[in-house]
Amino acid sequence: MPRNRTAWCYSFLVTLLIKLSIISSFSHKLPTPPPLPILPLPSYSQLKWQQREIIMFLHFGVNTFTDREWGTGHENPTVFNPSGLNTKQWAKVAAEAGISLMILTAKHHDGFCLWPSKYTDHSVINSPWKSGNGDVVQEFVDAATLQGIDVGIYLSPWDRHEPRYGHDVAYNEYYLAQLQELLNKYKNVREIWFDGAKDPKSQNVSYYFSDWFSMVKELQSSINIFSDAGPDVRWVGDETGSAGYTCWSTINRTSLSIGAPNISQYLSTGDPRGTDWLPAECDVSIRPGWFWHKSESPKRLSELLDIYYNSVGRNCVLLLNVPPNTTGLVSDDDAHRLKEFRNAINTIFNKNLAEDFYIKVSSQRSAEFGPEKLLDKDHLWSYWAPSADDGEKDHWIEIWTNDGGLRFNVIRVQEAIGLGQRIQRHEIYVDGKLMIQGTTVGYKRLHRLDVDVVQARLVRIKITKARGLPLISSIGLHFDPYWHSKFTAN
Ligand code: FUL
Repeated sequence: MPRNRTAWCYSFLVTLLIKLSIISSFSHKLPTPPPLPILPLPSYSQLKWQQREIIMFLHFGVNTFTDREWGTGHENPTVFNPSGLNTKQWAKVAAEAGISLMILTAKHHDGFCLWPSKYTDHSVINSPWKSGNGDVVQEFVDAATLQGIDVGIYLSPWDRHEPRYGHDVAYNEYYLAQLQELLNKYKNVREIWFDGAKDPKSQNVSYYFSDWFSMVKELQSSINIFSDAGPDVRWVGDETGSAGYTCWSTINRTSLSIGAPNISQYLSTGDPRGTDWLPAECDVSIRPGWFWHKSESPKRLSELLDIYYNSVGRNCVLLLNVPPNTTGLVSDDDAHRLKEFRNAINTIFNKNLAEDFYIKVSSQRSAEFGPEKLLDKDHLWSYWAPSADDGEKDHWIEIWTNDGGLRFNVIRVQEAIGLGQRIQRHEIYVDGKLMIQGTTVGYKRLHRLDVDVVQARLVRIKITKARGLPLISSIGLHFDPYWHSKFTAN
């Protein structure tokens, strides 16, 4: 073979190989990265907290035995004498209700401590329970841990017993000593509650919140600190278990202070321009009071469901109080109601009717952000993202069928909050008719329709205003058999 022909063959082969490698690098396309986040963002602990949805509160102490809501601080510790305290029963009730975090009042406003604090005599040490050798907080932590449930602690800043209350330095030293005692002794505390309540007639004292918060984070860094003003979880501004119809997890912390009047409205709605991620917790009791009283009984299932829709269904976590009784047990009727509540939630939400239908979207960012992400089980990091330049004014999702078989009365929408809360306004049309004019979505938005059930062929969720592109992690159509709309109820 002539030399120039060999050279020609060689160069032909090299060119072919280069072309093939270019083609194969195109066919092996790398995934499109996620869109940029919109600040502020939640912390890891805040995201974990949000996914809990329902938390249990337990108010227990001298008030349980004196039939009061706010103790005077003059109670004799001997009144604290539960005849059959069993924290394992509390944890079992919580586990059966699908609860993953329980918060106990280690000290309420009366100052009585449920653990043997070395800084006061006003505690279980001077009670007849276990001849003064008991520790309710320890038993609570042990029982919860055994059930795989996390724990939280409420330590009332307002203390009606402690003589140092009213003396700034002395009281703050006392309070900080107890915080250190608790957080050094009981590990893996996931939430700590700083209650802003105080009788305006009681002594003035400045709480050294910055010192308290720094100490808490120093001792247990993954804890969420709750107060009217955070820094991790904010009060929703009422005790009825209901958030604002609009509810942002963002707010300006500089506009908040603990125990301040006139901030309830701001707390309940949050602030789309807020620079802090500070989601709201809705605290409410299963009974009229926070403490157990013989004369009271639990709320009806329909009331608990209303609370669920108005708290979890409005981007919040529900903190439901279930107070142990004088025996030291969660009462049977409360336990029964809680079980009914969990069963009802499962009945409504375990089946997503949208899964059986077609989903169409206005556009998609790339193959990785398609409509199938709306129906998977990951409600945080797997999401639908529209294309940034699809030329559409509004982004939308359609759920449709050819046979007229969509039968539902609840619509669920969830945002991928890991990249920031974005949606400001949305509309939902059922067979072309505007049924919902919604505002914020956040982690979870639930809309119960004003009809018992609709039968439809097309549901269209339209995002009409958002901070940047909307990122939707999940949608659902559900049937709530417990819901009787105001039309049929009359
Ligand atoms: C309030 C307190 O005064 C109530 O007793 C209860 O603890 C509730 C959760 O917070 O501020």
